[in-house]
Amino acid sequence: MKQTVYEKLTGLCRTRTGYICLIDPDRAPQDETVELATLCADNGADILLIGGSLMLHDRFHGALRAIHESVETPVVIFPGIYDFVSPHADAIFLLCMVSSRNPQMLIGEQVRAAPKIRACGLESIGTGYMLVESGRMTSVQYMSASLPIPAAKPDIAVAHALAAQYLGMRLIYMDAGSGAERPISCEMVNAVSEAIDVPLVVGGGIRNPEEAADIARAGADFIVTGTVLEDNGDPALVREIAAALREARL
Ligand code: 1GP
Repeated sequence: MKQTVYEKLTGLCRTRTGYICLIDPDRAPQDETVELATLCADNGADILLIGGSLMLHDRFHGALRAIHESVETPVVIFPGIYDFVSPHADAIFLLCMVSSRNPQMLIGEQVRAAPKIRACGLESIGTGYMLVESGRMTSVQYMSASLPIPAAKPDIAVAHALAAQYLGMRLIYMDAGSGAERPISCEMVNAVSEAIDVPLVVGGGIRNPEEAADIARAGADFIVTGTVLEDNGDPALVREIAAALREARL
């Protein structure tokens, strides 16, 4: 039987830290987006996350389909809100923004998305998403009308991650937000990783192999980078981050 994306993901993080490249189709014309996705897949990305917190252009569905047809790497939709649900992906991270107190982010978007996910036959990976304060207001903070978790309060992050796990969410995603001024601290990553049993994804503001490796050593099972690749599209950087993550836990 074909392995699910979740099985691939959990199998991978038993051996090493995985590398996720986030690609936002809103940031560039479709051919450039597909080129970037292919570059990431060819140079060491384990998973491609496709999406963003705002769509100003009608590019998402075309780009997703073209990426899915062009790469072997699993393609996952993120975040799992209604407008982004499509059959042209391998799975969806269906986010519940557990750090929010906005009901639309906690259950409203998921109720809208659920029937469409079923109709598309998409694998849904229930994900507890925690936004962490990172120095400046990020798009996700503004768009979700949600307070982030204070950066210097690992205990608050731990309580949120545990609540998500006890509610049955299969992944925890801690995010400083796209383009964050600074990544989530290793102290907070370590505290959350020690407390939970489900895989931990960490992203936001990670710009080089050293930061990625430090966060991996602190206990992240997957590292996400987005902005830094969109800004320079350098295949060497993808290879260097992937290599740093392969060695981080040796
Ligand atoms: C955002 O975690 C991702 O949801 C990636 O963040 O764009 O800052 O790499 P960056």
